[in-house]
Amino acid sequence: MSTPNITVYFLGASRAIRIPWLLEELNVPYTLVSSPRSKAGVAPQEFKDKIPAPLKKSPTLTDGDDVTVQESGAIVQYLLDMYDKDHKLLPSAVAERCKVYEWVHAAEGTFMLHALAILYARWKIPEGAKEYLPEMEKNMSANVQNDLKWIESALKEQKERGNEFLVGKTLTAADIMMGFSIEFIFTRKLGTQGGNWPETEAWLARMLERSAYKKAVEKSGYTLDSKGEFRT
Ligand SMILES: N[C@@H](CCC(=O)N[C@@H](CS)C(=O)NCC(=O)O)C(=O)O
Repeated sequence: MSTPNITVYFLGASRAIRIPWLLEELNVPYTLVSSPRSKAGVAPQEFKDKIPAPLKKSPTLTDGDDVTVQESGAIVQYLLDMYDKDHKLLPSAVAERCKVYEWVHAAEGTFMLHALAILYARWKIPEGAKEYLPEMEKNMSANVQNDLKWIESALKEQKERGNEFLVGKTLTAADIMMGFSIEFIFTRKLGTQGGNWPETEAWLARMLERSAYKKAVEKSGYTLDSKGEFRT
């Protein structure tokens, strides 16, 4: 394993929590450059100015002078490549590894995509169109409900095999990437109305109890309070 020299650019109340959580699980040291959100719920400009990547989004990770990575999924894959030589969070068997990759990409590309569509509609709908919001939200919920059906059935299947995680018997990067997406969807009630996902709720509760997760929360000051704003 090469020697890590990792900095994580961390905006409070954000999906960036996945990165310190994963680093804590791997026991890899890191430095946080963090900032709370502004009153308007966005990243303060002084914080954005420090992020050494074009999108100026959180998370961004640097490792030494040569590596700068943005996008949670890419950061996770980089850290697994570099610092998970023992396959603690990424199974070595190809079929299982592909399942982990599926969840790593679905976390942003499917779950967050569908959930954020609803949140953006809530924020951006013009005053004169507000009466249409409930119907719009109901229509857009179909995507989220379908996504939640997927994770619920995957967890049920794992449970039937005596497993507590999304892929197999131990925690993987799938749980870490999906943990935030599900916490976000449940906390903000994005498309969840009328549904019931007991396995997913129980799995999330287990994830949030992990000591590595709690350490990451303590160090970063992360909180996703249900009344708080979350603007991307
Ligand atoms: N798909 C990207 C999304 C990154 C993103 O939108 N980050 C948000 C925080 S959750 C951000 O930096 N927002 C601050 C802003 O633009 O003001 C990822 O997974 O990293």
